Amino acid sequence: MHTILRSRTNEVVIDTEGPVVIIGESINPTRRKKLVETLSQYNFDFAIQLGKSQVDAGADVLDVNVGYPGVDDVALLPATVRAIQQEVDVPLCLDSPNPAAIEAALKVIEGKALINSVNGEEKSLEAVLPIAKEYGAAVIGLVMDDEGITQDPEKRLQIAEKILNRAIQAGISKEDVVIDPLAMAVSADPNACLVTLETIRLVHEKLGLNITQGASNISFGLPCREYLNNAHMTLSIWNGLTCPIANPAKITSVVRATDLVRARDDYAMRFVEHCQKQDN
Ligand code: THG
Repeated sequence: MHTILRSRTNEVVIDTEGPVVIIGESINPTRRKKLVETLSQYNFDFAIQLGKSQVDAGADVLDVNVGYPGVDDVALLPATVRAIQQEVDVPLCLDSPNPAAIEAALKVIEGKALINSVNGEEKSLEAVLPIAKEYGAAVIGLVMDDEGITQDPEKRLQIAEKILNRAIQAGISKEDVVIDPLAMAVSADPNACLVTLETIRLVHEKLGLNITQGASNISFGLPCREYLNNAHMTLSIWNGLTCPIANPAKITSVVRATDLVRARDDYAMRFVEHCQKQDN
């Protein structure tokens, strides 16, 4: 399964049989006061800097989230996208719960973006899928619905199937649906990671779709988060994760190592190149 994303001149293929694609998470105001301050003045220098440093650290795609209290995201998301795509030539992942903000950003985007996200709620399916079709974007489907979030992996798979079927009905091709199995904090629920891992395995096996996840969610509230994130990342990739949303400065090493171990990095080219960059 190939999900193709594009920037102005660059193409990224998320391939279920290929190496892992990293979606950089850092253009996100959560706990980044400086990003809120600069974005609210429509100053994009810091956002661009975060974009460039993530690409240097191994990001193939950049998640762009401008959500903070009181934001006019219908104006700010397209303005941010416009500024970033002028300076950083990688595809973008438009991260907003507001379909109007997503649509405004799609109007200015060059290439083919990834919408983050739709979910199984009727309201979300009806609002987001027509937009994805109209602008030719790919879309992330979160496996939750009008009944909330289930802890049963089989039920999460059913929601993924429903999102896929509704997308196909809306005229979107199967390749352009990427599933998010919902990664949640293991500090709050000892089964959280297992449920996610099993959902990944089922979606991979039964639907064959590309799969993303917010890779640092699982370690909220715990020390030594990197160890946990790395363990979960390796197991997730083994089960079928293909395009995590993560901090590339921290995750690229384990991603490159896992690709090599799985024979998805011929002659260890990408692993060695990454290590040389790290100077070790
Ligand atoms: N699924 C989908 N989209 C998502 C998420 C998801 N978008 C938002 C979020 N979850 C993923 N993005 C972030 C962005 C920033 C942070 C966490 C997730 C963050 N990180 C800590 C920080 O910067 O202090 C620590 C990160 C680290 O460096 O390890 O704030 O689940 N579809």
